Amino acid sequence: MDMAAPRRIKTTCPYCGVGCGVIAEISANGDVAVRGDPNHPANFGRLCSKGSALAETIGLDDRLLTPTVDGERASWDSALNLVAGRFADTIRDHGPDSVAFYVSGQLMTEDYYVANKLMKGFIGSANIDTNSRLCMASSVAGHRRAFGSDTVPGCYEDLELADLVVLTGSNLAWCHPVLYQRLAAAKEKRPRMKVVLIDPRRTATADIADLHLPIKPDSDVVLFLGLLRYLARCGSIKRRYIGAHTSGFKEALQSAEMLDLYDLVRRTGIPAATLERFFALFAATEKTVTVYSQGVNQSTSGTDKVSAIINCHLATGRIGKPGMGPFSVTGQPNAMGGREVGGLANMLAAHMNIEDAEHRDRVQRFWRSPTMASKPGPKAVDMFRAVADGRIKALWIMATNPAVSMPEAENVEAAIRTCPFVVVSDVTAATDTARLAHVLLPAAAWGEKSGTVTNSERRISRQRSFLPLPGEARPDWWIVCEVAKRMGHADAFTYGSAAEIFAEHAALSGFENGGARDFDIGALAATDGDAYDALEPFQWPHPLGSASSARMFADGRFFTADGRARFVDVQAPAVAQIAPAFPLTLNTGRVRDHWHTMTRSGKSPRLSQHCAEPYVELHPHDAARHHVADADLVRVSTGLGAILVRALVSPRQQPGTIFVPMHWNDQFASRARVDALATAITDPISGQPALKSVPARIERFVAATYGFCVLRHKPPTIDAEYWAIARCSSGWRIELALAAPPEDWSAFVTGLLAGDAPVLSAYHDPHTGHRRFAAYAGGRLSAALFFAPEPVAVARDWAVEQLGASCPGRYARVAVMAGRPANGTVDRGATVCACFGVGTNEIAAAAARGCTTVAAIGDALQAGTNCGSCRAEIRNILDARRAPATASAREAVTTI
Ligand SMILES: Nc1nc2c(c(=O)[nH]1)N[C@H]1C(S)=C(S)[C@@H](COP(=O)(O)OP(=O)(O)OC[C@H]3O[C@@H](n4cnc5c(=O)[nH]c(N)nc54)[C@H](O)[C@@H]3O)O[C@H]1N2
Ligand SMILES: Nc1nc2c(c(=O)[nH]1)N[C@H]1C(S)=C(S)[C@@H](COP(=O)(O)OP(=O)(O)OC[C@H]3O[C@@H](n4cnc5c(=O)[nH]c(N)nc54)[C@H](O)[C@@H]3O)O[C@H]1N2
Ligand code: SF4
Ligand SMILES: [Mo]
Repeated sequence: MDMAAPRRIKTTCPYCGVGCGVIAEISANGDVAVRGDPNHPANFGRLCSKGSALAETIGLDDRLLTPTVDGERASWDSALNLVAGRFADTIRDHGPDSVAFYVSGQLMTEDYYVANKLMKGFIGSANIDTNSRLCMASSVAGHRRAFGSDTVPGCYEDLELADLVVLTGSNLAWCHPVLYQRLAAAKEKRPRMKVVLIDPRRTATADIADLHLPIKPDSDVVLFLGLLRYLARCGSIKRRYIGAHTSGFKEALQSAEMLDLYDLVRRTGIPAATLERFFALFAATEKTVTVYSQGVNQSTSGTDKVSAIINCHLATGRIGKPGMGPFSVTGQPNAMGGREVGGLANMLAAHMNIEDAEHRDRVQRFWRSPTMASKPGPKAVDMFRAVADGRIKALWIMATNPAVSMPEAENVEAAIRTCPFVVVSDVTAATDTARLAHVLLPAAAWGEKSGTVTNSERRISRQRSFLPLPGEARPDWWIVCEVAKRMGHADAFTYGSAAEIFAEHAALSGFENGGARDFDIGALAATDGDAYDALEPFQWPHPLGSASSARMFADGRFFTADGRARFVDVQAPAVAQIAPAFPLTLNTGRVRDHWHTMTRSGKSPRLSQHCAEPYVELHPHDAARHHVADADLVRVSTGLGAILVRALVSPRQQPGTIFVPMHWNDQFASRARVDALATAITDPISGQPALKSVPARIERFVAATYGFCVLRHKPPTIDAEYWAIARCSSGWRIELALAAPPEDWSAFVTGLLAGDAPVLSAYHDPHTGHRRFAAYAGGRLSAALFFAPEPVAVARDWAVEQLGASCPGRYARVAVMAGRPANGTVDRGATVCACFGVGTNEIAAAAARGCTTVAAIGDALQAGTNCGSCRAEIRNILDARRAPATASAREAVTTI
């Protein structure tokens, strides 16, 4: 046996903006294990369910390993020549604004830097925008309006030091789980710390909230105007601070004064006493942090929401000091890095301003570039409109999947389809966008590439490669530079490594800066390969000759022309009118264990068990009104189209609103791309789409046949009106429904088996209409298929476990056909704890045996004791035993 010690490489998690440090351990036989880096200041060793399952996502199945041109394998040289040639020809014939890049907060800073440099400084257009437009644009605009710069003032420690943490439009427990755990641990240690959650839904984050305000969608501006008015009335504002360090307070307060308590109650839907409780708590608590995310940003009033929040912090002088400040948490691992390099169409590199001639001149001199974009380019929604109407004729999409994640996804897909030349750089060809590309370029994935990323607290960390480049995959920065060289810009793009790009980026940030610009990492400008390899996580700013800073603005100096922060005079937005045809408000967002369009998390069996199907969550009143029962299939429609998803009836949803996760797409479900339903209405300032409130309606979908299957192999096609597929440890699990029963059952089942072992057992009850099929290979179950005229009653997670298990005896086979465990074996129920594979039934059983706290469940079953991401759900199950109305999301989605 090879006893060689495993290699240990420190890197950063590629999922969310918390930016946790990860240690990858590569054993001598090549197996990879990941654990949290105990020394990384973002997570101190913790990881959430997604970070913990990273090793399951690095396999090469589904990977794109060679360039392809029109579906045919091509050499790098020919593919790069083609891309460079077509871009150059298009620019020659139609000008620089006829080409565009659509990039991503999942690129590394070095990739992003060269893409932006090529487009703005060498092609001479600002036709580069990023999926951060869908994500952080309102925060960027709000920061710049108030501070004169896109600066996040605080750091993670502030959440631990605060006496009040207000979470608005953020499901921190599921979307920034390690930061949430840090907050939960601090609160446990210091119970007088208070947490307030502001979210139309009662999410898992409510678990630690002392107060939840289930506000009406998009009433945040009104709520924070009300808070400002209250602060002024009760004497909690800091006149001296306002006088010395800000401007515009009087006007902002005047607008807030226009709303009285009656307006506040009516518009937010929150009773006066509850509003008063929140306001009084805010007024009385000096150490207050307000954390916000997509419930704030993704709105037609997104920028105003940010301003309304910042106004309250400026009015109380609570900014830049320990335990205080407005805190926009970033979503993607490198949303921040993208902002630093100026990847948005209305920014320039190193936080410089594209509308400022002096800034443009400075960047051009630094780059020694032949040209420079002179005006902002179109923001994402407009960029795809320009693709649709032919103004943009060559498009390069990198590390993002707009056919799924952009609003009006069908239109975006059609636009890409009609574009004369489309290049997609991705790690897989199995995406709804990649299938539309003329040229597909194989990018190196996490673990294979090196670079830096910046997390929500301005902390720059290294991603380090620990795996060889598979096939012909190459890092994104290399791909961009090769195209740039072939477009005639060899001098400016001849980098030997990511380290060289990083050093140039750092040098530009310090170039003619002298404290005038917030983003300055000039201290790193001399970083060479060795220093880059050894680079420890650090926070910007870090100018040459100065230490790095954890907080900004403590001195009351801002990056506006007069150095003062600006209050923004925000007005209450008009109330959205409800159209009778679409009486519900569709809200969209994330689930705990999936990541965006599922290209990574969908590969992990563990992560795929938590929510195995797309669903719509709706309140029992709306369910009753629309004759929908829990676990029915539901058609959700808007003016743009319809999707088909499972109903999850739950009082956590507020009446009149429904919630659908953003993740599912054509690779994982028949029709569940929710962005096909979302209208591309944007915030007028930031251009960020309002993805959280779309008028919609629902109808029950009545199927003739419902099915559930576990299969070793993925069927090439599934011939059903509704299907959803998820990976499980030994294969795949599929939910399906048909409008009419198959004409030929045998052909239908054979189609699903995809050449697998033939069916050995079949059962049909003509009385109930139930049909069951099972196939065995080598004494092991290779497929089990269950069909019924009503939603199939099968113990899902138990059935999943039987796949690949040996089924030696008659009893085991009878149990499979029955769809539930034989006497004496346990049905664990739907997975709650992804780390230890503990299900709802096991937790409920332990609770019945007397384990009534989350800690006791942990002692008994280990559930919740590794990453802790499921603790809120465990508590929900325990609570549900006390109050049956609050059944866990999990149970309803997959346990029928
Ligand atoms: N598990 C998981 N984690 C992720 C991601 C993922 O895909 N999966 N993606 C990452 C990315 S890129 C991002 S941007 C972040 C997003 O992180 P979050 O913003 O926390 O996540 P979302 O689920 O998009 O939305 C947050 C909440 O906003 C609420 N909301 C909707 N409308 C309103 C409103 O009008 N006002 C208020 N106050 N709240 C409202 C929604 O009900 C929802 O619970 O997550 C990151 N982390
Ligand atoms: N309805 C609705 N829509 C939303 C949102 C919402 O809340 N509701 N949220 C929005 C937000 S905040 C975001 S951030 C977006 C996210 O939306 P997307 O960016 O479209 O989502 P991902 O699935 O993360 O896409 C990343 C792509 O990059 C590929 N990839 C991974 N690593 C690499 C790499 O190293 N190099 C290259 N070249 N490719 C790589 C992946 O395979 C995948 O295809 O969705 C937005 N859309
Ligand atoms: S919180 Fe989870 S997903 Fe986010 S960086 Fe940390 S381990 Fe990764
Ligand atoms: Mo995001």
